[in-house]
Amino acid sequence: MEVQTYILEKLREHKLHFTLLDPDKQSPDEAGEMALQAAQGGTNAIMLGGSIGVMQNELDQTILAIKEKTTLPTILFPGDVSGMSRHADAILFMSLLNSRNPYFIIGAQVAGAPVVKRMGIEAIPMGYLIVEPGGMAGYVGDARLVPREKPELAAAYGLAAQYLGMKLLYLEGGSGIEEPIPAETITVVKSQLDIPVIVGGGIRSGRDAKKAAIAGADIIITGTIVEDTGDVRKKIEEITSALRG
Ligand code: 1GP
Repeated sequence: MEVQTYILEKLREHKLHFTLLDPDKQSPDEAGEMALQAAQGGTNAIMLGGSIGVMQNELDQTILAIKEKTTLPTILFPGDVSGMSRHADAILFMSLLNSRNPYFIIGAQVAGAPVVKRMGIEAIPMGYLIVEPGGMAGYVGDARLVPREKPELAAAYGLAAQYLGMKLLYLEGGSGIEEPIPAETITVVKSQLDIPVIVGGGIRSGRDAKKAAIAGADIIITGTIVEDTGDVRKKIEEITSALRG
């Protein structure tokens, strides 16, 4: 089954959680073990990406190690054209909608598209929108950050993404930020869109995840918590049970 179909079908049942792993942060074997525990905790997919420092070989080995341990879809979340691997099931083929630099809106995509074709991986068109404070993604992607108190601006970007044919909208607050994206921003964006809304950045607990889901997020992404916790399975379970409870 295509990953996009898997996502849409699962979303009919409940809100989803994806675990983001940065291939640069641990060995492939450790990543495989983290993915296994995340799967046991109820996560629905493993995303792979990082804003800087992704090396092709590490990425390949990491995905292969994850595939040995779980049957979850592996989805590339590339910071640049280097973040691609033929071993992944799909790529979030994304445009950083509010970058000041055309490279992140269409340049990297032009460079990467023929590679995606040759690799034969499924491309899922996605609008990527970075909200204040934006973290590393905001800095590296040269984003003109959407102010936290301007939800209508985020919604306008989201609608533009939908009308351009993108299948998902990712609201990014920035990895490791103190306060996740405000609930009101998520609610206003969701009220305007028909495509699923993904939310990530600073979500650390079941309570944070539930708040975002009640506000309207369809898919919750967490990255930092699996790097910080000693018990990946338990931490992910805390999030997924809050989403489904
Ligand atoms: C980063 O939104 C993701 O792209 C995840 O953020 O690391 O804060 O969970 P965290």
